Amino acid sequence: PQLIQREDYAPFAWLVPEVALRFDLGIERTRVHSALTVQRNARANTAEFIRLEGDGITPLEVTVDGEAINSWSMDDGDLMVPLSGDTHQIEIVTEIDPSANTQLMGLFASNGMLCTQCEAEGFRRITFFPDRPDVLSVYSVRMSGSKDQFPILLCNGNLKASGERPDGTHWAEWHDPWPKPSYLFALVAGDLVANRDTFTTSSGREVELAIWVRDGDLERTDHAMDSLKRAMKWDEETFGREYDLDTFNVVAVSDFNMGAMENKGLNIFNTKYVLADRATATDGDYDAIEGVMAHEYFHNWSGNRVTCRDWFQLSLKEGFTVLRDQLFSQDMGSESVKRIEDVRVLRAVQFPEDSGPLAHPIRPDSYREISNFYTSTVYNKGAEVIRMMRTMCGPERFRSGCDLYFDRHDGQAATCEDFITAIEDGAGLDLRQFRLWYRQAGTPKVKVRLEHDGDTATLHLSQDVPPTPGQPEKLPVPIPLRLALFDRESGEHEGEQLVILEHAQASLTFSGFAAPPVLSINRGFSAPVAIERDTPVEDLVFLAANDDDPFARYEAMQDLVVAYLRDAASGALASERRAAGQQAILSAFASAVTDEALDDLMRGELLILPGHSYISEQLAVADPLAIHQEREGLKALLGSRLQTEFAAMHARASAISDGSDAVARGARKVKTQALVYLAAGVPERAKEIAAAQYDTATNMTDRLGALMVLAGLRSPERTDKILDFYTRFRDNPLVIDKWFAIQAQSLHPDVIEHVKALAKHPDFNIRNPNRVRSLFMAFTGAPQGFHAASGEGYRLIADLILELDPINPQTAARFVAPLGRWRRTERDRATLMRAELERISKAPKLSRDTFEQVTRSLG
Ligand code: BAL
Ligand code: ZN
Repeated sequence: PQLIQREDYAPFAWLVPEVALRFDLGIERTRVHSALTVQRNARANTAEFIRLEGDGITPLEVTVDGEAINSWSMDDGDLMVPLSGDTHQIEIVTEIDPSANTQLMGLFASNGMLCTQCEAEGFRRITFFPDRPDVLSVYSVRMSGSKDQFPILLCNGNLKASGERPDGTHWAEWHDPWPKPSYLFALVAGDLVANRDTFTTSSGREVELAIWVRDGDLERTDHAMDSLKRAMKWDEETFGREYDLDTFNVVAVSDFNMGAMENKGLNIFNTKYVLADRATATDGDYDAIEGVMAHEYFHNWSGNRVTCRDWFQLSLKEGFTVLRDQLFSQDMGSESVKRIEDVRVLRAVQFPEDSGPLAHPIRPDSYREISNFYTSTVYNKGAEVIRMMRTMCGPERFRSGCDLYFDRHDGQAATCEDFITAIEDGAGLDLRQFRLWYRQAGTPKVKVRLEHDGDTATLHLSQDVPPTPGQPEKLPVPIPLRLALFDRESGEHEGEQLVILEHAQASLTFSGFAAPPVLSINRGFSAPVAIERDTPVEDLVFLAANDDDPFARYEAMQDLVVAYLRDAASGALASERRAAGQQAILSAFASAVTDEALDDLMRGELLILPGHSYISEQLAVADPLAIHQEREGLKALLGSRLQTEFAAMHARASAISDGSDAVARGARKVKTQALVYLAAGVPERAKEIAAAQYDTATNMTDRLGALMVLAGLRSPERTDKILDFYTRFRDNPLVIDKWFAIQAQSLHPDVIEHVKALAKHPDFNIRNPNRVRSLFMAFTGAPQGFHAASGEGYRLIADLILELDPINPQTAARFVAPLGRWRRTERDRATLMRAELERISKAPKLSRDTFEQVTRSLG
């Protein structure tokens, strides 16, 4: 497959100001008639042809200016139509079979309903088109089909007319006045019911809102609707962005590759991010729905009104929109807890990506298959990079920069460079060197050393951006570090400072410290870097107990544990240091469990141990099982030594009455935390408490927390509750996804056997991406299974990739990354992982998606 390079960008030779589409809908046969008004693009090179991209479709009729032509030709799936004048009308007829579309790109069928996914390159599976984001058109769409089968017909924009015919069919005409690229096109036809509401915008326009779901799911849409309305209001207040159509429709579909899609005026969502009630969705699910609802809605400006010139600019809309949804969620709940959660995700997913074979800058330079670049780097690191700009200039100036960006580029397909320039101009920032964050991959490492002499503290900082594939040499990047120096006697500091490390090294002096101060650095995670600090253990204990920045407090706890586990897992911990490390961790955890000044939501964060992948990141080459065993060993130590404290915390939290407020949510969080440690340290006692929590649960958070803990234990309670859970929720696919995931990611020693059996379960369906992820992606997070010394875990994932690739390449390719970590894994396992990648690479016919990921991983 061809390598597409950012530097090769050229504007398209034609403009397509108007598109009229007609759909005769059928599950097995949909006829698409497309009429394009095309004009020569004065800003592009002239062409004697127009190339209309196609993927797996055949033109049945082609006319130019009303005349059927046969001078068209095909070039690698694309339709080439010769054109001599400056303006033409091209009409094309195609037919597609949505029921055969297992890739879920383009128009596909899901449970009797028809729906679309066009980003990034799905529109070309519907009709021939210049399927690139810089071709913006006004769309008019007429759709018709059986009224029985598809009582609801939805498309982008506003409904203009509808009617019925005597033959049992009906039709609807939609018009979207806002020019858009083809990736934002959407259509839905099916038997759906709506939760309807309205929103009055800041200028007084009333918008009709509807969330469309299958009959029976309606009661579980209130949280999504509430989140949507809050997001609409927040975007007006915080970014000055008002909605711009008369209707906003959201449709939930159960077969979907992504989380959701921001099609103009017709968002299509994975049911996972719409449906919730307290019996079936966890607190985490509620938060995710709020965040994704907001994210897709926010795209209406950051993505749709201002879109991307080409796919290399993906982070322009995704990084920015992730930042916007993060800030929204921070405002809706606990700012510090949300920040900690976002950093945890970044470290668990993006840091490993940035240090492995798939590392790429937030604005990549090349790709073969763009679906492979919907990554945590483009999304989450992209958001961190923009957050740094905001940190450097403050929220008000950042807002001025964003206002300028939206004003300047409304209606355009823009670039990351356009965004940076608008922030420079609007916020008054100099971002010349900062642009390196867009060009360079790799997580910068910042070494921090604090010296004290007389009354002066000197802070030595140095940075190093590690080499990544294709980028052996790096330049220093500007790194904004929020820091504070604590007086260890008073436990206070004299105010926070923002230091920007621009060079490879810098030293800063601070006077007035008779005794060595305690340094708190990268507060709020002001920069997405890995800090290496030589902070003494007692200073980390001090910060874990006293830091007034909640993130820094969490970070001190993490650092205490990370240093211990890293050294323990690499065999570098002599018994004396092991005992001292354990003692420090025990005392920090004991304070976190009992500190009455902490709320439970924050307490719950402090008590989460650093994840397996984050610990692996600390080691050049990691033994996954050693990390797992040390981590479990530490949990067991904490659980047994703090048994009384954890049991008391569980009892106290259990007495807090159920509800959706922060106190009740916090209580649920620490209850499950307590069970996790007790299960590791005193399993017999934990089984009883967990089984009781399961039986008396009045919400999914408590029930699933208990089940998760039981799933890792050998016990009759495990068998009972797993069966009970299945029986209770067998009719709810989203809950059955949880049932698969809980078993696949469990700590149980027989997890591989369980996964093999679950893959044969009648409810397993390889065509449903949620189900595939719930079984197999969850399994890659069970170190004792995925990394089994026999290599069986690797083989299971490789077998899945080979089976799934012809069905759904986009989802299959996502499973390559866990195997791609071989270079950072101990030798015997690395050999096994690499062998599986080679086996995949030799398959006779690999998709472009999987081919690209496997090649990069082996490279
Ligand atoms: N644009 C793809 C889905 C999302 O990021 O919103
Ligand atoms: Zn997005």
